[in-house]
Amino acid sequence: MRLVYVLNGPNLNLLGTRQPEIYGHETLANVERDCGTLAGELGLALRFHQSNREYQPIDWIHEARDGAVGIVINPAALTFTSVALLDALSAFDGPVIEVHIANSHKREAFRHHSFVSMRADGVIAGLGTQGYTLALRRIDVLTAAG
Ligand code: CA2
Repeated sequence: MRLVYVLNGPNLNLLGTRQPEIYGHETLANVERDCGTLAGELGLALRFHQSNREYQPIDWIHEARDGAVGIVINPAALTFTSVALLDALSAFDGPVIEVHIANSHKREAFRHHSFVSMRADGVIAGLGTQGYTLALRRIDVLTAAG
């Protein structure tokens, strides 16, 4: 089975508990459930992770190098700060789709430049938590056999 990592950066564990006007009402558990359901339909195996530790997504990306076909990542605030995250993603060979729940370009100027976008094969922003399942569908298309 094709293995896909879905990675979430700092504070995304708070999804659905605060700032619903920006991030909506869905919790990260809901997102994991929806991704799991779709992955089953598409024949993908998932590793779904979130951490508030800035180094942790880097370690997961290194792990993904050993057998994963693609990565969906919402790097949260690391998007705008982490060259280390960009370097880790650049060492991964498969497709990378960057997801943001809110549209960063409607927000403060510091959210307008993403280091991760310099490596991502696609970027989804402002489509709410639906962005995650759309990203999985894209990974499916990009990694389908034949
Ligand atoms: O829109 C997104 O998905 C973001 O990646 C979320 C990040 C933010 O820094 C990016 O600019 C855009 C913030 C994640 C924190 O999520 C919270 C959710 C609910 C309550 C508080 C924080």
